[in-house]
Amino acid sequence: MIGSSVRRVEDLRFLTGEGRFIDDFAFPGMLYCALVRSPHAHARVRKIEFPRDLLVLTGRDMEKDGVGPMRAGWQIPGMVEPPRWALARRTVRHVGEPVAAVFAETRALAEDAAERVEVDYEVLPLIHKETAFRWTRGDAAAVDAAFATAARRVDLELVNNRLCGAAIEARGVIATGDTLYCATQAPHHIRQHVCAELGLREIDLRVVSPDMGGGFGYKGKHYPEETLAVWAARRLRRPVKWVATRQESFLSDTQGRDHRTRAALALDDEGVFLALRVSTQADLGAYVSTFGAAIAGPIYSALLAGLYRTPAIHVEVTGVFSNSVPTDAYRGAGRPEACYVLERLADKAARELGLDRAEIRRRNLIPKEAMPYETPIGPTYDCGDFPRIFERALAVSDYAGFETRRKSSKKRRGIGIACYLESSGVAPSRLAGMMGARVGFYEAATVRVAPDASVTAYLGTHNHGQGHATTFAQIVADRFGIDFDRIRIVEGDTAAVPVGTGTFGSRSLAVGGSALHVACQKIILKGKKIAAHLLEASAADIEFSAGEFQVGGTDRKIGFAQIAGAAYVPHDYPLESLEPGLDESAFYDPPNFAFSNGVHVCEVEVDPETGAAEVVSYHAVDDIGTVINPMIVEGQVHGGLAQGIGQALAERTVYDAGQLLSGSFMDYALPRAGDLPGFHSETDESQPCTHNPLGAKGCGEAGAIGAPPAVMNALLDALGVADLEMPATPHRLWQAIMGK
Ligand code: MCN
Repeated sequence: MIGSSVRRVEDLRFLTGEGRFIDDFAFPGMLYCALVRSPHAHARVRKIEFPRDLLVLTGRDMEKDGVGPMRAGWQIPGMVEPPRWALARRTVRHVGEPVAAVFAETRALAEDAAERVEVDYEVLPLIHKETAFRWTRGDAAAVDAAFATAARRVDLELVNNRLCGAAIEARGVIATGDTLYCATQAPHHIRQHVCAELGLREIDLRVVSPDMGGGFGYKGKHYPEETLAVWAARRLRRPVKWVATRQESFLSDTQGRDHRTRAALALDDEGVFLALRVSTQADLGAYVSTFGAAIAGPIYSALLAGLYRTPAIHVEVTGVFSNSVPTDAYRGAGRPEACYVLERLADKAARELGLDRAEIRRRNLIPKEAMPYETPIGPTYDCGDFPRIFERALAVSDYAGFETRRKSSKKRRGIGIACYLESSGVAPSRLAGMMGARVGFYEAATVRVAPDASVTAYLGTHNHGQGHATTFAQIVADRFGIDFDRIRIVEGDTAAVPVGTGTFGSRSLAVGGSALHVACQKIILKGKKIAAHLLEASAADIEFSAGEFQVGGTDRKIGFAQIAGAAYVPHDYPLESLEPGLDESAFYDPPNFAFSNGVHVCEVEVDPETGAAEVVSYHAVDDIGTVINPMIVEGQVHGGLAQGIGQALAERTVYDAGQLLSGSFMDYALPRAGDLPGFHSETDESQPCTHNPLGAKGCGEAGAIGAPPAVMNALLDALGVADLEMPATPHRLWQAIMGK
């Protein structure tokens, strides 16, 4: 089962219209909610007026009910956290901020009614890059000393473009008095936030996150509509439903990236990296969102060693406010930003030193023998054979044969390499706590074997496209040696899974899967005790494999199904020493991140007449440790690559004086299937993660991390220019060709 490409069990339901998404839910007496959102980037709310026949609630009503502020899930020391309310109270800080909620019998009536609400605003000057926090890591003095004596120095300034999530299904919520149905990646975190703001106990609120059409990080965060819906449902004593329109999604979903970075690399004459200095301004938007500060500070900065042996690194991140939607996790979350800095620098250094771009990387890769490797910036990598992955990527992409392909191309052809590192399996709770987290990052799993030996596993993670129903069932089938179709996976309901953390940071397998593994081991341990009784042997002598409990060295054995039966019909059972039932839970808190890594090689062609770029080939070699399901992993890598290529070539959120210019898919360009090549994706399993029981590292974000620099380095090579900004649209490329 482990390592086999089992077809996804969830797909039949989705492909035959049997999925249940938020908008498929309805309750008797349900009211629809439409939100009046601020048209201003920064303003004081002076007065809200509406006709008496409308049912409208405002921030003032929430204030009267004592509803508390929305707090970030991460507090960097000294961080400024402007109060944020589910409905604005006195001021609004970004276009799209909810100001009033209007309720009616249908969605259309609610939307029409919202048009009749008059808000008197006093427009305020825009916030200009006010500092929220400063975060530094590394040894500044060591970096200064290395720069003072280094033979060579390379400087780079770049922008990491702001992106939005754009899942197929928009965000939505339905609240009854005691249940919040919510399209979220992290139902337990949402319960915690909503209860804290409304003064409820966690036992008072159930959060259900049903089938979900994509999340990409931004649906794992806490949003105003969640608190608002529960509060309104309790106050109005009617279920309340709100589902975002696509335009509302652009105006209110958290966005990603938005870094401005200056970086300098000190090298010797041979191209060996001596020191790295990075200074980044990260735009947090109008408020500090749930993990907004963590991604911009600790998560991004921790990865600036990448796959390289740079002895001294110093990074300074300034998180700043602006009048825009808050930024937070978006596939990759901090890791693509770090990788982009390093890989653009490596290419620039090669060019300036007259070295081949593969050669400069080869000279700096951390060798396998150096593992475990303690970086000068914090993390310790437990394992990895970076040179092996690197050479494999060059081989499968025929890097050596590129110049021939370039010569025979009628367009401008270029090749780009990106080496990436990912801190997947987020995160050791202790480490996260030291860096300001307000929550733990364990995962919880319960395994319930039914009397007929069918199995249900309950996890705190959430499946919204990653194939958990399949891969987690593979783990259980493998552990118990039972048929795959006797297993069901349950996620996304706090009534079924009382505690949990959620799906983000490519953590579900490495952390949730490990909790599942431990729970399965507990079942096997108990099964051994039951078997020992039935076989009249000592539990220590019982061995379990391929679904059978056997007395070691004999042919006396008993099957998993009989053990399950005996556990629930305990007629012949050691009741004096063992409880009946076969039902175990486990919590797993990882001791370290799982450091996925890989090398990607991309080839592009640019039409010199139009500036249109085409990705003609893309080779990805990824080390994600032990692979549970190769087909699902390949799909995950493809999806990430599509998003990374989208960032490099097309996507950009644009604000002008606080107004969102990219507020629809006519302005915000997503890549389409025709823009993507057939990907070559392979994994290398020679370096299983050393500290989790599955040996697994995450794969959900890999593609989105490696692709932007691989594509941009290929474009820079194709055009022979020193600088180019993402997204490299035809217009920008054409300007670069024309030397403008
Ligand atoms: N897997 C495996 N072997 C490995 C690693 C993973 O078989 N060594 C499998 C896992 O069992 C799981 C899938 O691959 O079925 C992804 O696992 P993992 O890397 O643990 O990532 P998560 O399940 O935690 O998913 C989160 C990750 C993130 S952070 C974003 S953002 C993202 C992504 O996954 N958003 C997605 N992939 C997405 N895919 C879809 N379709 N939709 C999204 O919103």
